[in-house]
Amino acid sequence: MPKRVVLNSLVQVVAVLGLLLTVVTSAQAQEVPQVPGPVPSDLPLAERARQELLHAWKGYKQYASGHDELQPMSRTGKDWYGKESLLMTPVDTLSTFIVMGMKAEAAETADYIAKNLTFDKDISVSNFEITIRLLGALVSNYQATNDKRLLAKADELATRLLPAFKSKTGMPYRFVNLKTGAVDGVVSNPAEIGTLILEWGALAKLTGKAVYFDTAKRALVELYKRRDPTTGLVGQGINVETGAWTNKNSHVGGAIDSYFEYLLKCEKLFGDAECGDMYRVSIDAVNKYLADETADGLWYGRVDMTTGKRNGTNFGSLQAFLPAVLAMGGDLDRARRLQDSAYKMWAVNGIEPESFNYVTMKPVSEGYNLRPEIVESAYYLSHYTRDSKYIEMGQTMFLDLVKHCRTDAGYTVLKSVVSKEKGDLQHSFLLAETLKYFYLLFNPSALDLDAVVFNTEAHPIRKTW
Ligand code: DMJ
Repeated sequence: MPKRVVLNSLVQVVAVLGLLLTVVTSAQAQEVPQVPGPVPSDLPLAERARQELLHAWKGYKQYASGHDELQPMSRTGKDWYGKESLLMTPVDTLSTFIVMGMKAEAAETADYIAKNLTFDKDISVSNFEITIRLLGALVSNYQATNDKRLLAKADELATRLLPAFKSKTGMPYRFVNLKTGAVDGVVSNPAEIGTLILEWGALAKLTGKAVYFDTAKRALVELYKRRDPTTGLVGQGINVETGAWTNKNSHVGGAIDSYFEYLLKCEKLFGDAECGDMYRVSIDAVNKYLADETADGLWYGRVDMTTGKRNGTNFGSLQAFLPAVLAMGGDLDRARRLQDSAYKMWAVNGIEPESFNYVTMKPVSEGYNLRPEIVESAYYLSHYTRDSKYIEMGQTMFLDLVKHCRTDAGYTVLKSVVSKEKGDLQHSFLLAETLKYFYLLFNPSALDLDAVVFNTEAHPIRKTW
């Protein structure tokens, strides 16, 4: 072969390889966000977050020990289900002790849970809440401590919750009695049906009981199958026996929110391509119909799931989870812009309301429930962009939280972000999530975000199988 032909062929091969490389690299860039430069950190603030966790924990121990949650103003304990306690606060807090390196508190709490948490109780519990707070925590804490007693508790709890899934469609009823298995709550929603796969799936892998994964996955797929055929959106109410939608409002707030989060995280934790595909189809619909650009930035409002027609312009503290998920899914542009908007919502009153009208830029539901989502999103964005502005955001939000919600006996919700009048409840997710995400935002080297998948209650799950 003449030299010039060989040379030409070589040039062509190199060009094709170059093209292939570009295609592969840009496909990867879509999936895995770039992480340039060192992670910023602020250790004094991280230490303050740890001190505040300790303050909240001490309040719980002193005034509400043995109960689910603390009411710091009346200095009493509160149980979710009558007089029975499921030790919500200790169980929810243990993974934070572990992440914050508080070894003595972690060891003591793990032992306390192993000895005192029991499920043989005649109470009808929320399958979703008990899954994300207790099952997720037990699985995560078993992985972190290797304490087999915690895995046994998770296994027992899942066995007792399993009857919840016995509807014709496979989508779970909202409530199940831990002793009798009786079910209740035929009208459920995407968040409660679709936010189970991480905990149940991980438990299946750790116990070898595939039924746990298969049951939660079936529920997720059955829900996804019922998205609107035209818009691809889901509503906020669905009958688990008939599969018919009972409420066709579509948004990214409470009752739907973490369904999207789990579709993406299911792919990340289990390598489940079907989950990833379901996420991408769903988020495309969300971006197409719910996203709303105003003079004040990018927001996600409410539409009718069948027509895609806008019927509400509310955003709120729960919706603020979305920048984290968008960032994890590779859409840093929308993630950044939405986080800027969420932060504007926070800044209007110096703390965020439960619901906010992004057209009038005023709160519609004035309470603040100590929620973590906006902090969680700042943490993910800080991780993926290395932009120090998210730590600055975090610093302001942390100081606002301390200023408005700290009491002598722990932390409390606000009845109004306008008047700053205090309510009387320290939600367990303040300890499980809000303070943990602040800590990780300020001290990211405490945990490698790429090596874990957080469940929606901020319990880190590792792919140890
Ligand atoms: C937590 O229980 C979870 O983060 C859930 O996904 C939403 N509600 C609270 C926090 O706001």
